[in-house]
Amino acid sequence: DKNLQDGGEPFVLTTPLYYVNAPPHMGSAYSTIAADAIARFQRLLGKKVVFITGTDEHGEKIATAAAAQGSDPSEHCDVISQAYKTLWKDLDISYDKFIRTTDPKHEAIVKEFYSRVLANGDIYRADYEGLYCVNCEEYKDEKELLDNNCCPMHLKPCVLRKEDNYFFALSKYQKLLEETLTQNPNFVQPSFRLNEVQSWIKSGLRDFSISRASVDWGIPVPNDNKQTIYVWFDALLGYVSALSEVAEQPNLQSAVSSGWPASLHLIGKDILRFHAVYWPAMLMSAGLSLPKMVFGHGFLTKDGMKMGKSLGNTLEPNDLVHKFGHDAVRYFFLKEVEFGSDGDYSEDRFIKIVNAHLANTIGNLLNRTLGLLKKNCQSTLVVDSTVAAEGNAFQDTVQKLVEKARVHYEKLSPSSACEAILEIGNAGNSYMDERAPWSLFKKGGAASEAAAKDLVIILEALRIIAIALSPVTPSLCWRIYAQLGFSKDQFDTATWSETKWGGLKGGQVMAQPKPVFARVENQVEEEDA
Ligand code: ME8
Repeated sequence: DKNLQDGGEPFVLTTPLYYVNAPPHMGSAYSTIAADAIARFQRLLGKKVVFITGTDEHGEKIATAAAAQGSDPSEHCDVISQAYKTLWKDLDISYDKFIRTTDPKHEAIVKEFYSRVLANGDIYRADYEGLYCVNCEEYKDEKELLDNNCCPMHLKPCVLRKEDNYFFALSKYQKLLEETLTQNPNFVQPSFRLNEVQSWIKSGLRDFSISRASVDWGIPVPNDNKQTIYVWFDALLGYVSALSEVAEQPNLQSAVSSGWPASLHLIGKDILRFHAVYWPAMLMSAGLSLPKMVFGHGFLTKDGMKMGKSLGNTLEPNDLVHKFGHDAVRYFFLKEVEFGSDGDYSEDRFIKIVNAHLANTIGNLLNRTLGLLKKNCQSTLVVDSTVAAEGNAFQDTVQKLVEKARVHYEKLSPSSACEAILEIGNAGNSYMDERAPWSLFKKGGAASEAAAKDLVIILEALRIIAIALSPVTPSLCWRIYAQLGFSKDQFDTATWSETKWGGLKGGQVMAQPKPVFARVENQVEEEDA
């Protein structure tokens, strides 16, 4: 179990809680894959990790989607939230908690939270009229809209709404929020998004409506069952209720003692305002601690437009996984999209990258090294890897690169971490080509002994790759580990400290060489070059 208690605070990280208006798409999968890599890395460091994901199931958008399918909202939510769970399994996502906002324990937490905010004098009743985007579930300022009052994100006209609602006194928190961000500039990541958040706050925060009279698919407002709680005021609290262990008497206190505040909310940049402005103010009002960091990643795009359920221009993660396997999907999006920036998908590039990096640089290096070891050393390591590498600069190269990978993972830059790990593979291939152990073996004597040591050196580098890349491609890395003669238990309990040179010992017997990553093929006809 990698969840070794280190005695310190747990590392609590969250994905967004996804709307169940439609099944998951590659954008939802992307946030979750990234969160999974971070969770797995933290576990490798020996941290106790609580990795939270789940579904956001209330509100007008969901009720409308259910009605369009002719189904009852709660049945609809069951089906779609199950589709998320299934996809997470297919993508090898190691979440610890899956929270559904229709869970009764969540409802209890939301009501308690609402009552605290009310008791703090931050909720009042007023009339409101404004332009509403149902897909964003948000009232919009006219100046942020396109022609015909269209939402710039969803390209659909907003509707004029007038309601008598309960309001949250966000404006009261303007100063406190400004101070918080000045004191903790790392709260918003990547750092280039901090300015955006600061300028929203500076431009003036307006109180926002936290109830809906027109929506009945939601949690009733305490003491007023004619209104339901606004879906965002409800959903953000899923991060807290996910932590509450007690099913019968869930309460904020139990959630707090199970690990609140979160160390990291991982979200897309589209919902940064909710997480970096509304949410901290809500928490301040209720007297709860703020999360330590909100990271807003970029969008996966198709033809330059955000890929999304509302626009219907999505990529099917199920298709990708079935066609190419989860290691390839995870690797491509983590390696090729710089975390924080937007990234475009193309099948050609996908195939080129995973074949070049996973099948060739890593897989093929392992396969040909094991082939030579089998032929010349009965698949057995002749000496310890520390002895084999004595006085050899290659060892230092590997140690420097793996340390670089660690720093990048820490900085939430999985793409640069992958890059550093891939460089170990490139260095291994160059070493192999320069040393040409196959010809040394032919010479026999001391040359042959040196060649046997070279194989140990290369396999040790591959062992280090298998640990370092395991947050990104866990199954592939386990197959590498197995080829190196380790058990599943040894793989599962490995920690980052084992990326130190010296894990492979003389006498260890390697498995029969077998490709660990099958090349993926283009499904469409080859076009002329
Ligand atoms: O916003 N590229 O849910 P949602 C990258 N329920 N990531 C994308 C993406 C894309 N094209 N499209 C979506 C909600 N995402 C709320 C959240 S949290 C308490 C409530 C990812 O299903 C990205 O993380 O619309 C985005 O923030 C999230 O999915 C929105 O998912």
